[in-house]
Amino acid sequence: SAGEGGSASAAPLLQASPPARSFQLDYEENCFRKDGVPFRYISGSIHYARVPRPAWRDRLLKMYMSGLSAVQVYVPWNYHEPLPGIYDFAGDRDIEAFLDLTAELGLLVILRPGPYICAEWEMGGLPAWLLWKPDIVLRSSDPTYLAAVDSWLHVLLPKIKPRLYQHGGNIISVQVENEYGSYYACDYEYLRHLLGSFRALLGSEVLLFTTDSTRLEELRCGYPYRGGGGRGGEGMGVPAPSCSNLPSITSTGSNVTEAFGAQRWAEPRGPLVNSEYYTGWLDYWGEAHASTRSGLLARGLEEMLQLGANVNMYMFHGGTTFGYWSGADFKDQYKPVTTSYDYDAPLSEAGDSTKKLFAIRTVISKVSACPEGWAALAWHCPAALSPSLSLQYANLLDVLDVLCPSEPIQSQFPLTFEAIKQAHGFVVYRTQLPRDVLDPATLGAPPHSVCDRGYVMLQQEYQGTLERDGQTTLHVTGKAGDTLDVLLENMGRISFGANTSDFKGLLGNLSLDSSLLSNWLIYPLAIDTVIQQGWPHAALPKSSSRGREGPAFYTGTFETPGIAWDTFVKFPGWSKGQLWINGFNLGRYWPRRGPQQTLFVPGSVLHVGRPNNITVLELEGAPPTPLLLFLDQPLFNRTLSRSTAATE
Ligand code: 6DJ
Repeated sequence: SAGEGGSASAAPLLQASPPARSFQLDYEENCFRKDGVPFRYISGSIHYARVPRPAWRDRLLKMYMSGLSAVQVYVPWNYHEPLPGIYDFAGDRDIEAFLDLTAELGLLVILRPGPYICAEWEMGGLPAWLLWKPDIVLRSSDPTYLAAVDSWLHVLLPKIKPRLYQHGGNIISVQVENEYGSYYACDYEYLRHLLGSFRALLGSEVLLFTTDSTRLEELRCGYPYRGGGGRGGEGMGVPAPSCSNLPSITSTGSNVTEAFGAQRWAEPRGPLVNSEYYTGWLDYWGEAHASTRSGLLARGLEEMLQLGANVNMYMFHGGTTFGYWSGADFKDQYKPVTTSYDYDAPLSEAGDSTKKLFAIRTVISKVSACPEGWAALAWHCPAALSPSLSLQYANLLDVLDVLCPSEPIQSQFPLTFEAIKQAHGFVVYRTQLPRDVLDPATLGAPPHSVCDRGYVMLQQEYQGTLERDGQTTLHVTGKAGDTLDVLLENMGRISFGANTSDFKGLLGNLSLDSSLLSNWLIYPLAIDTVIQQGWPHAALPKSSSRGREGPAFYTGTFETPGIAWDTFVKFPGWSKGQLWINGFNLGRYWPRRGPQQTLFVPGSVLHVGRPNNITVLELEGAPPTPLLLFLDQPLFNRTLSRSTAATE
């Protein structure tokens, strides 16, 4: 289906003999031209960073079998450059292998290399180390930011250039920035700089585009080329674009055709493009599970296709935000996004086809021949494992020397994660009570200083949790010299809006009644490193605390009989934490808050014929019998309202 010609009429060719491989805009006939022939794409979004590499082929094949001619792919910068100048393109991060697969399967690619991507991805794809310079102005022409962007683009784009359509590859277009129009800075200098870097590194023929919502003020900043009612004006003080820049819009199922009015405002001629037609939506912890009806979605798609428009469905396969990569939004308050990025998309989190997929395929088949053969789409691989896990238990504070092998950092006042160069995960802040506290005193944090959750222990006993935009005080009693520990958790940096400089850790001073606490020892925890190295190698130490409350590790092994199927883990009676199997970080679980109740476990992380190591970091309290259940279905939907969740 990759050669689907679209509904544009057979018009005279743009030029007498177009280059053998060309992908261009036709402003006369309002369409794309591929090798000179009118062309329309029907595409779906997939994020390789949200799908384990062994599943890439399966998901892409299913997308191809659904009738798509293209896939739209984000590149998360922070996933590939963990530290300045240190790059990772191995294993699940092998973007070139992913792109090779798309080409092998006959799919075109619409690439979205950012550098900012949003995507509910930690910090919208920007590396947290940018915040080592605290006053950096992200997504602007701040020289520090631009230098980091340019170094990255000089590494990434040379991998992309040979894969461009014009150079024999399958990448038909490349997006510059993302929804820049909704960013407060509205810095044309920055967009102009990016455009220059993309052109210098990819060549002058590549088709570049921007994506914005349909709000005109956003299009004005996101695609600043319009002036005086037509293409290429100087109205915004921005030079006329080269002939291969294009704005595109985003929309839901209602009023899809009206939404194109906004694109026409920004660019009166050229192909109509909906770059993000939402098949569903994301979930926030503590809010209702989002779902979108197939009928409405299919009708909207049909309307757009009848107009001859190009459509990308966001998401076609959402997948899972493993590890610590899930981002957050900020609307009146901090709103972290769930681990599952199922998105209620046509291909489920586990890669199964849904009713929605078939509704979409039916619509696509009206305008283009879908590939024959249903076997690939019908392939469904459920599993129900019920290992009996006898889990060992160790209080987190009892294994601090393992998790933080170096000496703690001493500081009079707390330091942020960024100041101690810890990007993700957890840091322990330790001090001592300066005086006897015989009557309960208030341990408190100023607003917005606990980023994002602080688990408080006094003499190793869990006292409660402080939370960003939530509970910021606790009552404690103790003696002078008693050890106070606060385990700080980063729940994901904000991925959208003006607050993308989202520092983590203890950002302000904790106080006891009105006196500031000082003289801290700060322990950056390398939990993932030690778990990947096989910790615990032997029995865990005997726990010093009395109950099973507060941060603790639970570890054990289980066998996978036969085949390692995909499965979903349920956490009956557990509160909140992080799960690893065989060293792979499956993400955050939080059944107390919901709506997500299970975590997706791809079969590819499991071992067959030898024990699987399971490690749970439970932060608030495990059930009396710490059991995990393996199910063949996810449970997304147990919704607790914000107020219920707050009192829990
Ligand atoms: O381009 C963005 C996507 O990466 C657009 N979008 C999606 C993804 O993040 S929320 C979901 C969003 N934009 C923020 C505006 C919300 C009204």
